[in-house]
Formats: sequence, C-alpha cells, structure tokens
Amino acid sequence: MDERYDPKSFESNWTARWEADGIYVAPRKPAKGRSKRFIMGMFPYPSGDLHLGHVENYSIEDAVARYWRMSGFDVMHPIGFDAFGLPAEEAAMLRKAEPKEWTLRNIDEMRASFRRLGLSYDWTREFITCEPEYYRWNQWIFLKMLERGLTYRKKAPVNWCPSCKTVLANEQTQGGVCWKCSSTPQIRDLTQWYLKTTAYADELLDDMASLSWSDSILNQQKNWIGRSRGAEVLFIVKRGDDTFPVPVFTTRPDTLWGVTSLVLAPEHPVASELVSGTDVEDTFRKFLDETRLKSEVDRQSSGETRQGMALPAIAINPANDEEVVVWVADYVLMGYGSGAVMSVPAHDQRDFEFARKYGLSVRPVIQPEGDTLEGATMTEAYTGPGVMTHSGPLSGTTIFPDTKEGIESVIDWLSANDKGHGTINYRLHDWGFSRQRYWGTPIPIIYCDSCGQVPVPYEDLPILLPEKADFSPSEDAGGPLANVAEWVNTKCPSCGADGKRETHTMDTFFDSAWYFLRYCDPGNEDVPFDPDLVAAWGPVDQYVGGTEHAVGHLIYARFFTKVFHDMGLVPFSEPFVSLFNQGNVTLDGREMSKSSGHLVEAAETIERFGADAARTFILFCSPPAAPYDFPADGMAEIGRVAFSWLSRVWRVLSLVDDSAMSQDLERAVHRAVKAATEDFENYGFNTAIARMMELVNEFSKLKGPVPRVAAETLLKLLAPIAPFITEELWHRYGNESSIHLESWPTFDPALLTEKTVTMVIQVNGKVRDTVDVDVDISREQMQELALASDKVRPHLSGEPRRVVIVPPRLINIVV
Ligand code: ANZ
Ligand code: ZN
Repeated sequence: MDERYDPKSFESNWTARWEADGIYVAPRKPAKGRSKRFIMGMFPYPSGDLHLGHVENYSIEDAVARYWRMSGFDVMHPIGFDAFGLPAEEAAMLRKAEPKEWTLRNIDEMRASFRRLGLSYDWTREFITCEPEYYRWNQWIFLKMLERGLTYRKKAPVNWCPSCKTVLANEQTQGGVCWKCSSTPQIRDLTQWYLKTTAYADELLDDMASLSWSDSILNQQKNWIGRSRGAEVLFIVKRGDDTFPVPVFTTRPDTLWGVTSLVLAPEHPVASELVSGTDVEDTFRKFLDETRLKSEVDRQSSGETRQGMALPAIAINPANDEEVVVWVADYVLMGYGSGAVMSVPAHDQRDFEFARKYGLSVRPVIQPEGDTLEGATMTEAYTGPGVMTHSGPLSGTTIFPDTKEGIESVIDWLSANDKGHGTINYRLHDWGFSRQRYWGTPIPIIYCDSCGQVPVPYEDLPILLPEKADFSPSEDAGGPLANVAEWVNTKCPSCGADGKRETHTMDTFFDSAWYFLRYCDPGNEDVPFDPDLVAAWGPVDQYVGGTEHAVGHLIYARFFTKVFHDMGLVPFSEPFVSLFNQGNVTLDGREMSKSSGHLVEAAETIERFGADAARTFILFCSPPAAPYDFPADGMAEIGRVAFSWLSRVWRVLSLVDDSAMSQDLERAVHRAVKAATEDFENYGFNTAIARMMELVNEFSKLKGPVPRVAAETLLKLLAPIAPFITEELWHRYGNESSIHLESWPTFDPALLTEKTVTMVIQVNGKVRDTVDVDVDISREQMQELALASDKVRPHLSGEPRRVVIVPPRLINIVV
C-alpha cells in the first residue's frame, strides 16, 4: 500500500456503511446483565453550518461514547434538534420564508455535517421539537402541571425585550440585558404563564450534593436559587388616619433597633397609595417611570447612582414603637422578599450609602468588642460580630452574623411577642415561560366568557400551530397568533359556547427541559415516554455542553425531572449525573460567531483535511475543558499537527505482518494502552493522543512491517478520536466487521516496567551516541560504556574535566 493518505477517498463511504449496518443503534433497552451508559451533548439549535467550536463539543461526546461502547457498555448516544425559537422567525422574516421551511433546511444541513464528522449517533431516535409528534407532549406536560398546581397565570411586572418583542424569563436577562439581542429590557405589567419552580427550590439546592458537576456551575445555581434564612417583621405605615401593614424581609432582625427608615420599592403598591392625591404624586410617577427603565443589575450596582425620594408617611418600628421615615428607592426590588426593606444604615452598606447621600440618620446597635461606633462618624457600615446595644430587652446578646449565632434567639423573641416570625426567602422566581411569538408550542388553554380558563382535553391534543400566520412581532402582548382569527376562535370544551385560544406560545426552554427522556422512547404515540424505558436508560450518565446554561436550562431540566419523579414517571430525581463543560474555542481572542463571519467553518476544515484531522486537531490542541484560541494561521496548523500525523499513521501502519512483538515493543504497546485508558477516563484526549504519537514513533523505528497485534492495538486506541482512518486500515488488514465494535484493548501490568532504556552520551553537551542499557545500570558501568564508544572517543581530547551522570538515561562528559 503506497497510496498517499487521502481521507476524502474513504471517509464518506464509511459513514454510509456504519448507518446501513446500524452499528451505533442502541437497543430498545440495555441487555440484561450489561451496564448502560447514556451520553448526550446539549440539544443543538439548528442554526445551519458548524464551526470549530461546535466540532469540539461534538468530538468530545463522540470520543467518550465510542470509548464506552468499546469498553463493553450498552451505549445510547442520541441526537435531535431544538427547533423552535426566535431565530427561525427572524430569519424567516428577513428571507420571507416560512419558519418551518427555514428550520428544516438548516436541520438537513446540520445532519449532513454531523454525518460528515463521523459522529456515532443513534439516528433512529432523532426527533425535531417543532413537529407535533414532539410538541404535543409539551402540551400534555403543561396540562399535568396545571392539574398539580405547578403552572398558573398571573399579572406581574415582567422583562419585555423591546427588540425581540417578547417577555423574557429572569434567566434570560442575566447581567441586565436580553440574552438574544443584548437590548435592555423594559418592565411591563403583563399576564403570563408561570411554572412553579420555587416549589422545588429546596430540593434543587439540596440535591446538588449528588451531582458531579463543576463547582462553578453548582455555585451559580446555588446563588440563583439564593436561599436565605431570616425573619419577616411587620411594620405599620401611617398616612393621616390610614394605616397600611408592610411586612419586610430581613436577614438581620438583630439590627431592628437600628432602623432609621422604611424603604419601599417604587413599584410597591403601598407607595402609590401613599402619594395618591398628594403634591408629590407627579414627582413620584416620574421617579417610578425612570426606575422601570433600569435593569435590576443597574438598580443594585453602585452607591452613587442610587436614587430615592421621601414619601409623606411614617412607619412604626414594631420593636420599640418608634416612628421612622418612609422612602422609596430604586435599590429595593419589588421581586425580592416583600419589596420593602427596614433600612439599617449602621450595619448594611447599601443602606449606609443611601443614608449618607440623603442625610438620613445612622444608628449603630451592634458594637464590636473594644470599640464604640458613633453614627455620625462611621465611614462604612459595620457588618462584623458584636453585642446588641440600645436594643431593649435583647441588649447584651452576642451576634455573629457569619454563623448566624444569636440571630435565632432574636427571631424567637419576635415570634413570642407577635412582631414577626422566622422565614426563608429565595431569590429564585417562578419561571415565566409564555412568549408573545409565533414559533413555539401553543399553550392548550381556551378562554370562555362563562367558564373562564378551560384546559384543552387530552384527547384534543395536539393543538397544532397554524401553518400560516403573519408572524411579525407586535407591540400587542397577544402575539402574532392573536391575528389568526380562524385559529383563535373555537368552542369552549366545557360548555360549547364560543371561546378563544391562548395565543401565547411556550418558551423553547420548555422543549429542552425534558427532551432527554424522549430519547428513551422517541416514537411513543400514547405518552411522552414509557416509564419503563426511561428507568432502563436514565438518567443521563454524561452530559456535555458549554457553561452558558448554568442557571436557565439546567435548572428547568432538573425541575421537570423532579416533577416527573413525584408523578411516578421516572425513578430518579436528577437528570444529569455528570456534566462536562468544554472550554470555549475562540478565534483571535474573540467568540466565534456566525452572524459576524468571525469563525472557522467545520466544512472548510473537513474539505481540506478530512473529518479525522478536524477531530484529532480539536481534541489535541488543548485539554478539552480549557479554552483554546485558534491561531490566525490555524488552518495551516491543522495541516501541520493533525493531518501530517495522520498521514504518518497511514504510512507507518500500512505494512503489517504476523511477526511477534519484541519485548520492548510489547512493553511500549502495553504502556500506551494503560496511559491512554487512564486519559480517556479523565477526558485527557490531548495526552492520550500524545501517547499514541509516541507509540507510532516506536513503530517507525522498526523500519519495516509493524507486527499486526501492535498495529491493531494502536488503531483501537485511536478509533474513538479518528473513526475513519482506523476503520479503513482495519479493513485493509483483512478484518470484516467494524473496528468500532471491537473491545477496548487491555494491558498486562506485569509487562509495564521497563527493562532497558536509551542512554544518551554527550560530550560538552552535544549528543554523540546513544546506547540501550539496563534500567539498573550503575554509574561506573555508564562511564565505562561511554568511554568505550567509537563515536565518543574522537571527541575526547585529554582527560575529562568533569562527568555528569543522571542514571540511567544521561551522561555528559566535559573536556
Ligand atoms: C435589614 C438589614 C440590616 C439587612 C443589616 C441586612 C443587613 P439576602 O442575604 O440576599 O437574602 N432586602 C430585603 N428585601 C429586599 C429587596 N426587595 N430589595 C433589596 N434589598 C432587600 O439579603 C437580605 C437583605 O436584603 C435583607 O436584610 C434586607 O436588608 C435586604 F444590617 O434587612 B436586611
Ligand atoms: Zn365555557
């Protein structure tokens, strides 16, 4: 075989053959007595072509799936498409095509790329979420959640993206901007559908202990759920003869005697009542409008920019019946706690900055040991431990805020005296999942004048999305579906009178919150999945994806799994046992992005070097969890690093014979197997490839045919990374069945220890000779051998001045 390495001549043939033979099709259920592994990359959104960043993600999951398959597991490695969502609508509007057409065309393109990359997907399980066969189950799940009181509709202030023209979930406005278009969302009062994720807040927090996920993601989830223990304390606000009860949430009830004002969120309903009919009403309205244009992040950021105004009212501090002033301020959020804060400038930095800005008094009530704080001279809030002072019956109590020591006794006192009670507050909000857009799952609800909100009966599912609609977004919160009269107008399922359909659709994150379960039973026409099959395959053993879904998708999927668990549909309560986050692949330090054309296209790479080289390069260039910045001459680099090495593999391994391995070669092979196996277990693909490179170097030293057992072992180690070249060579050796169905090579520990090593002999630091020596060689023997070498002697003029010996590998003679 003296052909050149020409991957194009065989790569595509193998893809077709693997599919025809169904070698990656998972059994309906794992076979009895065999262990299963369920591996999945994050649900791909069909945006069209792939770039090298995608290739990394897919190559990692594919290498693991292949390694597990060869290691004797029944492996399920499925694929499908997350096909609803805004981009389809936008692209469709630009190009005047139907969103469905655009989406399906992209999916075709993406499928072709996946096949071209040689990904070992079980295509028999594929589904597309915009097909009614899938989204009808979103509707089914919605109705089940409704029955369980886990979905409901309410009017509330929500984030509205003025450019996407839809409501955004909190998770979609992290950092204060829309996740899709980076516009600053506005706050609007709208009626939306919510999922009660907060009902599972404790479980979501507590079950994190069982997950093999990165600390960074777990911490983000923990902070997002934000459980804090504290007290609810009741203040009474008075304006003239009117009184309004205003509960506040505080984590520091021990500072209650240091309260110098009650501060309401501008959106707090009591605030509007307090100003109504007064001469500050207009000023207040203006302040409210301005605040609503700010993002939550801005409202909470720096002290300088915090804004507030005094209200014509006073509040009674329940601890000592003292009157304090009432303010509104932008840093108090309506969506947290009760939307009201008992302000303690002496011990809370935000309150302190606010008090200094507006000249409100500062009254310390926690005194640190050996010091006496004075409100007038403090330069920042004191948040450390100390003793309660000027605090009525509780004076003298020692408080450690970090450990909460002492605070529980204050809560007990509040309860005993009917002034408040202990409570737990969460930062997590229920998930607002209805969207004012066309391209999503219709929500199966009908509104009837006499019956109100009526769920669509199960037997009427699916409620199909109308094929044609004017899906240009509108300012009207009904969304585009509201304009499709023949779709909206229907009969009430309960009384038969005229009714109207819900015109909001579901956020696409609804689809991806349970898709992994559907993979276990994709064709089911009676239920979303057969619990028996989900029990057999689930949960997902390895999930692979980026870190951007830390608090959105990953929380929703965990929530859905917990609900299904409580419904008796799945036997586990966590969907993803282990999560691997690949590092970001950038180009010249910037994120690769299709819209800006700043990317390296997978197709171009494959066209030039073949899929194996693209995969090998991306797995070799850096540890998979580390970021990788693709160099400007990256294409050449792929050629230099991956293509040329694979060409070498092709050349060196082209000639095999049935000779036995020498002891040394056998040892090298077993060492490579051991090291590569450990590397594969730890996602160390880059080091595994380095091992294989070393082994190929050993082979090339033979300067002739490679013993077939040795060559086949190398091919098996390389198969998960470069599936094509390994299959091709394997068949050229005369094997009939696929290398990808072979067992992972094993090693014999007894063969691992080296008996001989190569000793390098230098004169004045220059290599003059190499000799194979016993590992246990003595220093004297090394020196003897060196001085006896024919290649060394000519360079030794006179007596050596010094001899440096590093047994057993190096001797340097200085003359
Ligand atoms: C008085 C106090 C005194 C507070 C003190 C802290 C320190 P975490 O830990 O995040 O739960 N707070 C309550 N509701 C708020 C809202 N809607 N917007 C902004 N801030 C709000 O924070 C709890 C603390 O955040 C609460 O405890 C309250 O300030 C403030 F020395 O009450 B604290
Ligand atoms: Zn009705």
